Amino acid sequence: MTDRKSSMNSRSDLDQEWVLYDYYRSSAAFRVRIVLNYKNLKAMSSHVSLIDNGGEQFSEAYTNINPQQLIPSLQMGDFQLTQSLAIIEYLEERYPTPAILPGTANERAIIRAFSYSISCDIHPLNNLRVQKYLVNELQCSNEQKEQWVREWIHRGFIALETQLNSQASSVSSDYCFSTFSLADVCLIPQIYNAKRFEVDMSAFPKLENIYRQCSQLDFVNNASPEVVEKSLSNP
Ligand SMILES: N[C@@H](CCC(=O)N[C@@H](CS)C(=O)NCC(=O)O)C(=O)O
Repeated sequence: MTDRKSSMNSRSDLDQEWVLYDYYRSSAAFRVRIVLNYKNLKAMSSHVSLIDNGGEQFSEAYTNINPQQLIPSLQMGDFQLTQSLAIIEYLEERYPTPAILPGTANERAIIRAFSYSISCDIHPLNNLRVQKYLVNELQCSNEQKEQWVREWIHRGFIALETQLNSQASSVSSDYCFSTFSLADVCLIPQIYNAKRFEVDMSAFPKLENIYRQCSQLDFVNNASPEVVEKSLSNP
């Protein structure tokens, strides 16, 4: 694991140093990085490579932090938290503005449902350990593995695009809902991942437009895999 000071801005009311166990390409960690930036919170990054040394997530040191051996985790003094959405909701409760779950109870529930479609039903099927199992245990070819990844993203995106079309008249086209929210936080890394796997995005103009708009926001761009990767080589 490699530690680096994050470039995230500081917020004066933090009572102790926070450590984000991070991997630049992790979509789940990308979500947390966006929210830390959005809320102007500072965390030191401890980079856990999912590739080097056979996967540093399997080390004893990291397993003690996160028994699921998944990235991210957030450590705040004696308090350790796993699961990106639990981390994000914790940050939302402690630092409610700017809100990542804005609006009425009904609006927040819809934002959560959209977010869970990504984080519970698309992302886990394509996780690295699933991909490795397909190739190493089930003897799938690389092409079959990539077909698997693309299939589950494609099916998930059909539902998301349909949902956005059904609410089109009432909502800004720059975000999933009327303002930036957890839905965008989950969508952006998932589209980033889709592009890595060359998913054909032509059927998803609304998703693509949100991705394009949100990627230009500093707090999103500064959390991107490219920026994090660069900061690893220039700590
Ligand atoms: N539901 C978890 C998912 C975490 C997760 O799957 N992390 C991936 C990276 S995006 C990981 O650590 N994969 C390691 C592996 O598959 O071995 C969360 O939201 O935090």
